[in-house]
Amino acid sequence: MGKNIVQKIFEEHLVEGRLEKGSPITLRVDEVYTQDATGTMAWLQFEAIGIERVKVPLSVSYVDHNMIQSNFRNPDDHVFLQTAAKRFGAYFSRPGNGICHQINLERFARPGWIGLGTDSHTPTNGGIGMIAMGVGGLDAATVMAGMPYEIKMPEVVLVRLTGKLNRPYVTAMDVILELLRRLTVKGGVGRIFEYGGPGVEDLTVTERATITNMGAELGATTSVFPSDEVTRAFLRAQGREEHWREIKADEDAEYDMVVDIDLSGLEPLIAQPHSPDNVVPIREIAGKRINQVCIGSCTNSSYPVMKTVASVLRGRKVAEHVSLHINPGSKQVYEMLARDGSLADMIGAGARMLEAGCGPCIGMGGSPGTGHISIRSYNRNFRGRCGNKDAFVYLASPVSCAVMAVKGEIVDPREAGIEIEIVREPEEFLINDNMIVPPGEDGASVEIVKGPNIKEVPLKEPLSERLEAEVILKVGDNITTDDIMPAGAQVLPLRSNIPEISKYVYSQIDPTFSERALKAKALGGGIIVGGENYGQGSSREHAAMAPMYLGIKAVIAKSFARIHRANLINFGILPLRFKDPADYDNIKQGDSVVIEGLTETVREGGEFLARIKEKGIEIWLTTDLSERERNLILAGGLLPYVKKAISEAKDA
Ligand code: MIC
Ligand code: SF4
Repeated sequence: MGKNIVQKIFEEHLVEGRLEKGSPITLRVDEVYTQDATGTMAWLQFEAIGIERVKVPLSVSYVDHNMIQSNFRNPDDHVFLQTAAKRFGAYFSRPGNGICHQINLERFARPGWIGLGTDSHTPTNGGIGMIAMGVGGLDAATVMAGMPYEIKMPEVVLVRLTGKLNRPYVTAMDVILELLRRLTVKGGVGRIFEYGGPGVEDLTVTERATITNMGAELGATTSVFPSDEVTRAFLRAQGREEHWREIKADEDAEYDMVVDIDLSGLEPLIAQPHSPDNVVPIREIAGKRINQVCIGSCTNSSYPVMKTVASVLRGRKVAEHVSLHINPGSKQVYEMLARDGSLADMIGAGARMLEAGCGPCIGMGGSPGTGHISIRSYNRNFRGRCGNKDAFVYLASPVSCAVMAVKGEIVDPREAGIEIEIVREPEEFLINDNMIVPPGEDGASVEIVKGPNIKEVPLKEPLSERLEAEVILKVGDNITTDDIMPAGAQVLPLRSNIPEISKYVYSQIDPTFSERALKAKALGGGIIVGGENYGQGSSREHAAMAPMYLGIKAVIAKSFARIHRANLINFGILPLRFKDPADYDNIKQGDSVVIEGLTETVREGGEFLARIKEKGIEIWLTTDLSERERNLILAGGLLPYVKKAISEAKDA
């Protein structure tokens, strides 16, 4: 039987297990990268594990999120990250060098590799034929400490592409918006999307990366393209053709599901507030007046994309009621735009140029005003993520965004009467890695510098025998990690300080959450009840670590998003599922839930009988913990588990 790309790459990296759908497998990892907002914790955890040097072949520490230096916190964290990288043997990408995923694609990613990143958009690297997955910081730390990475073997979906994009009006962004329209933000959970078919060769590597990047919004484990001559040309242009190898699926490869997309049949699409899957053709909502446009982010900020945008802006002006913000993805992109004159076209039209980083995508500046409509080439439009709960964020391609910035309203780019350049990948990129600091030869002598914002990593005690806890909050379907642990300019700088950041847990939904949770903690702990796809979105482990700090013992939901479920387990919080989803209605905020024989049930992998004290009713809860996950929950989380394992190994 033929093999698909996922099976081929996994087979080369398999440490333990069988590549059968749903069964746990452990994989050898070639690269681990971190970004600053999740990286401070990841590197503190690495330090706490007590290993001298990273044990994966390549490790890179990026700084791209926490760039607004409005006080000591962010710059102190940058210094910590830089010194930790030298000490432990990682490359360090300095602030200003750009967004982790874009740089990694340009300078480090390799076809056939397996990579992990402490950010949910790590699958961007799938555009080059690498299997790259988003993980929590603690998972990254343990893998850097030499442990293999465990996941359940996902289903593999073939996305069969035919035809050609109708450039310049229809772009790679429209391909992934079309998939989101069809499959929704839950459609990818437990699945890897592998792209194939004759349409693949129509797409450049950076176009492919746009698609794999935003596969994260489907909830997918990751997405991957074949590595072909197009990939080779990209690597050659990046001065690293030697990293190329061909990777393609066998003719008779099998898949769990097939989705067909005819690229020629696509039209410009837009995701409406407040979810990336709320997608319609732009023409259906044309004519709405807009207030802001943001172009860039890890989804859409490669050189060809930005140069196309410049061609729209050249000689024109941004509509007078619109504020246009542009954040190019990397220094390489920025410098090339500056040298070829595109930057002048952008500035000339009235764009507000931002540094190469995440910026408005995560509410680090550039928030829209009250009631304002913001059109963004980014990947997430969850309510409030832009820094204003009372704004309306839409997602569209960079070309559509640029046209709208000029026209001042929602408009189908085909109808705008603007000539747009079609830009392909250049034959040579400008290579200047002077913002990437290599790891030192000998780290032992390097002092790790920690500013006053950096606090210790909190630890949880082992699982208790009995649970009696209050339901602190009951929420609905598709709760995002932005709901649980907001980002933005006020909260992000607290990522290294769990006691402080925990005050913001669920603050956008219920400002009394943290106070009530702490009260319940003193009485035995709290529980959160959720619906389907609980914890979708980012990889931020703070959405588990901070609730743990507040005494949350379990989350009971109809289903979980992959990375958040793993983060809950890593911090010793039980992810429990309703055996009968109808029982969601039998439990309400304020109820007390009692579960006896907790440790035994976890150890044996059984089902849990939960009694709702006030009502005297009982409901069944289940979990599908692997053996490793059961051990983590029993130990109180991954860090206590690893520390114990290391000290036992030392004693033996
Ligand atoms: C995001 O896009 O939500 C983030 C900010 O990049 C997160 C990581 C974080 O919260 O630090 C992600 O996507 O994982
Ligand atoms: Fe940064 Fe936005 Fe990409 Fe997250 S999605 S890594 S915040 S650019």
